[in-house]
This record gives sequence, structure tokens and C-alpha cells, in this order.
Amino acid sequence: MIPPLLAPFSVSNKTELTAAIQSPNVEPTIIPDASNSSNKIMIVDNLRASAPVVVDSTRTNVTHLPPNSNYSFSGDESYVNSGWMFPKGEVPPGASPITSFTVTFENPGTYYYICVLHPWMSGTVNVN
Ligand SMILES: [Cu+2]
Repeated sequence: MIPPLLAPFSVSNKTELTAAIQSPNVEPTIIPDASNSSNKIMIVDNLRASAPVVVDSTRTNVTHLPPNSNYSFSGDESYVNSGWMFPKGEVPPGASPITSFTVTFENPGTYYYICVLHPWMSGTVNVN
């Protein structure tokens, strides 16, 4: 069984988290938001990190995608995840059999991407 992974969220630098339980043995990972200097990226444990999912711009509507999706960005997304992918033939037992994720950008813009396992692996796609 694959344990839940991590999902990054961009929040104001003023944002602080308060633990819901006393003395939790977990803590969010916090890194600077390269796309907005007044924000920071908080990485918390969330199924959205490992499952194919789209979160809209209001950050309230979540749509789950099937494995190996072809997804078209409309520009109304705040977060899109391919799900945890593996090379064909190397999907471990218990993991979703995701070996591809295809995206189409419908509108010009700058799209940021990040590896949720290794948040320092990031980049941008510029669509003109
Ligand atoms: Cu990575």
C-alpha cells in the first residue's frame, strides 16, 4: 500500500498553521514561493498529492481524474496533479497504475509545475 504523499499549497507569508492535536509529530514543510514573493509554499499530507485531481481557482471544487488522463487546462485551475506515475511495467503493488499524463494548454500563460515528492524539482511552461 502506498502511503499518502504531500501536496504543496501557496499561501500568504503571514499564514500560520495551528495543530489540531496536541504535540503532533508532523510539521509542514515550508519553502519560498518562487512565483510570488509575498507567498510561501506549505506542503501538507493530502491525498491530492498522489491521486489525479484538479482543484479549481476557488480552491473549493475538486475533480478526480481517471488514471493516465488527457487533461486540457482551461485556466480555471489552481492545482492539477497527474497522480504518482511509474514507468510502464514498474507499477508497485497497491499503487494506481498511472504511467502517463498528457496536458494541453488552451490559453496563453505561465504554468508552474512541481514534483510533490521532491519540491525542489520545479519549472514553468510558458504558453504564448
Ligand atoms: Cu521528483
